[in-house]
Amino acid sequence: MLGLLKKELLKRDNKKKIKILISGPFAAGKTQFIKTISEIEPLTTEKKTTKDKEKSVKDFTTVAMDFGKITIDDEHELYLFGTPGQSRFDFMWDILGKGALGIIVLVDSTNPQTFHEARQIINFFESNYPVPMVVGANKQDLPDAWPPEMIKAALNLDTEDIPVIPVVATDKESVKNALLTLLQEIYKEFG
Ligand SMILES: Nc1nc2c(ncn2[C@@H]2O[C@H](COP(=O)(O)OP(=O)(O)OP(=O)(O)O)[C@@H](O)[C@H]2O)c(=O)[nH]1
Ligand SMILES: [Mg+2]
Repeated sequence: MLGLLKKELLKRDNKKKIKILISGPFAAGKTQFIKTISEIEPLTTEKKTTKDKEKSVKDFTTVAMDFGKITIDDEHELYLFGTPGQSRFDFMWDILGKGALGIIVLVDSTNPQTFHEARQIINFFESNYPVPMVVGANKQDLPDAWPPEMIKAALNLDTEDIPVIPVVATDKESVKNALLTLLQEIYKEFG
């Protein structure tokens, strides 16, 4: 029995752990994205929203991080770390960014008021953690969602090598597709 356990632990330890960061502005869908795909009960650090502006959008907000995990094959596990969206918690971006192999920046496609902040988050990671990045134009299931190509232009990403892809963070296949797109970018870079 113990032998079996040891073998299993060894097998797990041999797995390559790929750290991925999920970032983006307030209410972009980062926590949802990790909840949808994680094969373990995700760790979240959500607290009640305190400011009127945020309360009007939703009741809870991430204050430190989200964490989830997904096995992609016998050898690889993705460790997903979600950042807080509010800039007053931005010291966490730096802490969570260390060791990340790739970053997904989620944008609420129905809320152009947050695009400027999304661009600032992209700039932060480009300067401090220059690893492959994919922008997820989230909430594409909603009727007033901007299409990815318009978001690409609005974020001034036309000349940058960052894919902007449609995402529905409540949909497992869509989340999987976003992660696969990022993995392709990572393999291109580190191949
Ligand atoms: N319709 C729709 N709603 C979504 C989608 N993704 C997230 N939401 C909703 O959008 C709201 C915000 O999602 P969260 O996952 O809390 O956003 P967050 O980015 O973690 O927010 P903070 O941690 O506060 O910055 C929630 O009510 C979600 O259920 C989506 O793809 N479609
Ligand atoms: Mg959150």
